[in-house]
This record gives sequence, C-alpha cells and structure tokens, in this order.
Amino acid sequence: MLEKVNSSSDVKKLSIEEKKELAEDLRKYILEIVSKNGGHLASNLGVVELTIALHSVFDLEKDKLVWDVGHQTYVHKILTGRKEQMKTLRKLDGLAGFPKTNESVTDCFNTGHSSTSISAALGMARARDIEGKDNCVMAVIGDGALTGGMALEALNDAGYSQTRLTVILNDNEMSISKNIGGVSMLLSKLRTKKSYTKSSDTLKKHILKIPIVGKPFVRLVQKVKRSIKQLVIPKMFFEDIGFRYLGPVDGHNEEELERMLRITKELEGPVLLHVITKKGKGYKIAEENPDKFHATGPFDIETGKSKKEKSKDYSKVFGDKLVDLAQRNDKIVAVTASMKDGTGLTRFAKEFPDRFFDIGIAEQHAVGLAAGMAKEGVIPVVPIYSSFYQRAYDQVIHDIAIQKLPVIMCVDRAGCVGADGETHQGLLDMAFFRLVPNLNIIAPKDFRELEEMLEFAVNLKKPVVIRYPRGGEDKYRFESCKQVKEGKAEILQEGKDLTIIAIGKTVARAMKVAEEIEKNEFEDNQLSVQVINARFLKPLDIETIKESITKTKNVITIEDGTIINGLGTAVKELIVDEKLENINLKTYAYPDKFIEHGSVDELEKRYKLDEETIVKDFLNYYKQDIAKALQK
Ligand SMILES: Cc1ncc(C[n+]2csc(CCOP(=O)(O)OP(=O)(O)O)c2C)c(N)n1
Repeated sequence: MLEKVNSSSDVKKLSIEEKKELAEDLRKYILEIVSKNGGHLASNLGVVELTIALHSVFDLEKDKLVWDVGHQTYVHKILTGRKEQMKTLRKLDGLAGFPKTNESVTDCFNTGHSSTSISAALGMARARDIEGKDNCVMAVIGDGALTGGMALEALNDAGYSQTRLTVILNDNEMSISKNIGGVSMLLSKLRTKKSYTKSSDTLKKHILKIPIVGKPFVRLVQKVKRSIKQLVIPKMFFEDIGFRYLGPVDGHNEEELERMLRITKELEGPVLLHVITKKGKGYKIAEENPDKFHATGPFDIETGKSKKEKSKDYSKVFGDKLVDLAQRNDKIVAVTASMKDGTGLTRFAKEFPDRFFDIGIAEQHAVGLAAGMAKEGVIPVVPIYSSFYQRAYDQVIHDIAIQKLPVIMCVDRAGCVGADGETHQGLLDMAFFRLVPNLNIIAPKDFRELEEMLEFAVNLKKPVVIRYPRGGEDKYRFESCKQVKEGKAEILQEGKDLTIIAIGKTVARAMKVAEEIEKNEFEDNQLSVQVINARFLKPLDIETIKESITKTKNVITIEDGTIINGLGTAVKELIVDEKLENINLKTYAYPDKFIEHGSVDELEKRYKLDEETIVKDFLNYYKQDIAKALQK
C-alpha cells in the first residue's frame, strides 16, 4: 500500500481497510529506516494511525498541525512527499529527525524541545482570527510533554480565551520512561472512563433539527451533561479550565479516530481530544521496552540488539561517581527533568530512591527546586542536557546565582551532539553561562577529570556548572590528572613557540594538534607547543594563561561551542585587558549559526574544527609569523 501513497491526497482516497494495510507498511518502513539510521522509534510506531487519520480529515497545507517535540513526525514526513528521502534521515544534508519548515509546507512549525506546541498553535489560531481566515489549528502533544510548564501555561491561556483550537493529547503513559506526576495521575483517571461523546453528539444532531427549541435545549443538555461528568470524572480539569474534553479514544482504531477528529472540526472554542496509544505499537520488542526504543542507534530488527557495542560514556561515569559520592555524603540528592536514563541516573535512582527526584519535563522547576533544597542545606546535583538548560536560564540566574546557592548543574550533551541537529546542539551553554556572575564553569578533559570535578563541585559550597559531551572520551590517553583547584588551569606540556588552550573534550584534540605541529620544521627549527587545559571557563586562570601567551606570542584556542563568548572570547579579552602586545591569536569554535544535523565527525570537519584542518590551517596562517619570530 505504501507504494501507492505519497501525499495526504493519496491517503484520503483509501478505504479504512486500505488504511489499515498502509499502517502496517508504514511500521515496517519506519522500522527498516530507524534500524539503519537510528532515531526515535517507539513514539513513531505509536502514532501511525493517528497520523493517517489527521491526513485523512484535514488539509495540512491549509490547516496547521504543530507536533510537540516533533520526534514522532516520521509518518507525517512519509505521507508528505518525503518517503524516499527518509532513507537519509538524520544524515548530513539529509532529512531532519524533527519537523522543519524548510522541508515542507506541512511542517508548519519547527520543534525539538518539549511542551511548546500548544503555545505555537494558539498563536497560529489567534493570527488566523485576526486575519479573518478559517483554517483549523491543531497541536499534538504527548502526556510527557504535558508535564512541562509551558504547555500548562498555554492551556491556561487557550481555555480562557475560547479560541478555536484542537489539542490532541497523545497519551501512552510514557515520557521517555514511565510518565509521573499529578498530570499523569489525572490522565490515568480519565483513561479508565468510557468515551461519552458518541451518544451525546448523535443526540445533539437530532435535537438541533427541532426548530426554536433546538439550540437552547442543547445548551441545557450540555449543562446537565457537564455536571454529570463532574460526578463521574472527578476533577474535570480540562473542562474546568475552558476546554471541551473529548475521549478517551483508542489511538489505533482508524475509524474511531477519524470520527472524533471530524467532530473536533465542527466545534467552536478550544477542544482537547484524548487519544490513547501504545508506544512501540506493532514491534513487540519496542512495545516491551518503550524507553530503550524511545531513541535508539542502529539495531538488529530480529533481536532488537544494538549494532554498536555500548561503551562507557560521560553520563555513565557521572552517574557512577555520583553514587560513590552519595554513599559517603547523605546530603547529596539528584534531580532529573524526565531524563533518568539519558543522564546516567538509573543506578542513583535505585540506590537512593528517597534522594532521587524525577520531576517531569520541567527544567525550570528542576532548577528552582534544587535552589530551594540547597538553601536548606542539601546538595542538589542537576544533570540536564545542554540545550534543555536553555529553558532554566532565569532559574540559574535568579534562584541560584544571585543567592550563591551550592547547586551542581551538570550540563550533559554539551557541545556538538550530531544527528538530532539544531534544536539539540549544546553549543550555547558556555556563552550564556559565562555571562552569569557567581558561577564556576568547568569542563573535564576525560572521564577521570569528570570524577575529580564532580567531587570538587560537591565540596565547593558554591554554584558550579560542569559541562561534558555526549558519548565517550577521546582515544587520546592523558597520563595524569592534577588535583582540581578553584580557578586553576592545568599545564599539560611546556613549550615556547605556541600556546594551545582548550577546554573539555577539545583538550585531547589540542594535544594531538600540538604533536602534529611539533613534527613540522620551520627553517630547521622544531616548534615547541605549550598546551593548557583551561579547566575553568570561569573564573579563568588569567595568571597561567597570561604567562604562557607572553612567552609564546602565538596562541590558538579550541572549544566545542559557539565562537561567541566562550573560551576564545575570554582569551581575547585577557589579551586586551592585560595589554599583551604582538600576539597572534586564532580561535577555533563553531560559527555564529544554528548547526545542522549530521555525525559529530562530519560536522567538526565541515566547520574546520577537526585535528587535521586545525593543523593545516595553523601552518598556513602562522608560517610567515613564526618564521620571522624564529629568525630573531
Ligand atoms: C525541554 C525538553 N526536555 C527534554 C526533552 C527530551 N525528550 C524528548 S521526548 C521526551 C518524552 C516525551 O514524552 P511524550 O510527550 O509523552 O511523547 P512520547 O515520546 O511518549 O510520544 C523527552 C523527555 C525535550 N525534547 N525537550
């Protein structure tokens, strides 16, 4: 069936039976693609029927459909002319793993971070009303994403405003792991209730046909029905805040879904359609392990086993060290915003259930909560991915930094993350955290240093940001790791012609670049390179760096972040502030743009940050200056 379908209009022509066949084909195709390219599997398998139904009922070139997070849009992409391109999913210059307005008009809004869809959809609905248009606007949001503050803020506004808008709640009882919290408790109560729209809507149709009495009578029935509902379903949250609640509906029943979506089309005001789906639907291994198959690397379809042996990564090293520290210090607690496994907290959660807090997809709350705990003497450790820390920027400033509260902010997935692309790159954290007074900002060069830094941080009694990358450490092996001291850099090798300063994962690259440069001869002279592991972006070790630059005159900085306001900028400022003269400085960092998806290696090459390019670039750039310097 998939061969016959390329667009929404092809879907609209199919019978229900054919759509069921199409659903099976779509699942097979998605499985095939994700098992090769990696990606978000379970969430996509869960929304196959829902996506087909949306394409059957709406005109998605005119009607607006905003996908929350956007990780579940593979079916939508296939049904909107991108079937063949799906083979390039998440690859450099291929299709993105999230909705992109530049890929299709049917991707009406870019997403990637959770809980934004209702705000964007409400904005589009208000714009429609202002412009006097009549298109439908929908947001599809998961029960996990509904735990995010922004989604609740939007519901609050939408319900009160009575703007025509449909929120489709895709409830699979899962965030990445099992969904938790009060919203999840509310949904589980609603889930157990039978759909009550069917009879009342049929009734409404008949009554409306009665002249004069029709409308007022319907209003009366609705009022009565509403009060009955209040009795049947305790705390009718959605209706109380101004939404018309429809459902729950079986999200794998094509007919039922289409019927309900058609009803939403006819209703005025904000509507919430509660759809029950199964994460991983149709692929037994994912149904049984929806968390593991939420996002996956390439795997074997038969066994579900990963094609790449999972090696130790920074998150695991962080998690193990935290357990070790927590065993010795019972004040240490851990807070996660729905990313227990991803941030390496699985062991901590098991060993210290009373000191572990999964607070939903709510980074702002996570940081605010940690600040409160720190104020009362507890030591909170809060690992959040770099790009999601963006959410909690004000809480870092207002709740932690101003009060100098000792919260350990662990910035996981810092730097280039690769295939998830623009919305997930962790390239801005150094820049935005560097602006904030009272923060210590550190980054380890390898696993061992991460352990040292974590121990340093929990004992410092000040706010600390520790950033570390996705995945494992570099192949380069450091011989030692000096003790971490506040504001102190680590000199890794002495040299007199060039200083290379790096931080975090790029320190290993600095060592390799130094090695390569030292192999080159300049007019029979061998260059000698000093390598500094900055360790602290803030406070920067001005003394050590100044001394080295004054000696070598030539400096390069390498970092895994944006060119603006990172290590390179800090060194530039130092040169000016300290009035150092005749210095050649070259800064290697990502340019001031949002970095697309692709593998980390490919992106580093594209942005000229790989070892080979830096060496070549350096040799070209400095050849004359160095030759001159050597002649003196
Ligand atoms: C602000 C933010 N925090 C965390 C994430 C990581 N994340 C991606 S999907 C997801 C779970 C979403 O659950 P739900 O909305 O129920 O969708 P499902 O995958 O279950 O369909 C999380 C936590 C994110 N994308 N954005």
